[in-house]
Amino acid sequence: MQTGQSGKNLIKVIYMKLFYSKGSCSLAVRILINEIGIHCDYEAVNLTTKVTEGGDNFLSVNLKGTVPALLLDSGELITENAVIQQYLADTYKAYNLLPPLGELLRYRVLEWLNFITSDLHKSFSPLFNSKVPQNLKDEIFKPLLVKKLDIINKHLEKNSYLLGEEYMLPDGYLFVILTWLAHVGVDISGLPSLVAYKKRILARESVQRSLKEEKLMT
Ligand SMILES: N[C@@H](CCC(=O)N[C@@H](CS)C(=O)NCC(=O)O)C(=O)O
Repeated sequence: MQTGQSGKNLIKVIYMKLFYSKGSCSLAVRILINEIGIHCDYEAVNLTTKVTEGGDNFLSVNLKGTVPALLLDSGELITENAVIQQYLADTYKAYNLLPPLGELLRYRVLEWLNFITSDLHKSFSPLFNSKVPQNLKDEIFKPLLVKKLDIINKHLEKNSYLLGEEYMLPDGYLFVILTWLAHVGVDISGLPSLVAYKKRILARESVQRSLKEEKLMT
């Protein structure tokens, strides 16, 4: 038994293992795990070779070859970032991060989660792809990404977090995506509310811990 970050609820922890890759979108699940305050084992995956830290063929674990993938005690594997996050928040009744069924705020949380996973996350694919010519990246894909970031920036002009004044499920995921911007050469200094938001999320205990665990910060 272990307490969550709020210290309010006792959480029964079952065995689970997260397949991850340092600094990738799986970091959002690690942040959530640390935010809830539960134990999880971790196994790194080389996304190029598809070999796990333990020397296994990751494709035999997850045919999609993608992280995050969460292995449960029962032997079931859950894939898809947004689904893993809902599974964990629901299982551990982290209603402060994802309200229960029936509450409208739950669907507001899921609206952002869906936007981040489908619109924002996937906008990075051509930017990370070395075969896409630089002029296409600069003239087409970066402006498309900035347009989506601008929507979030405008929203954050009036809100401290995606859902208002409290940190909730999609904030950790958005933070992870914002850390990729420097790698793909997208400057967000013209989006000051987004810059301030990133700093706010970075200061959270769960985020600091997650970055240290992945040796992304000393
Ligand atoms: N639809 C999946 C996509 C996950 C995804 O693209 N993960 C990346 C890391 S951020 C990955 O594993 N890439 C390796 C690959 O596509 O082969 C999800 O939302 O979980």
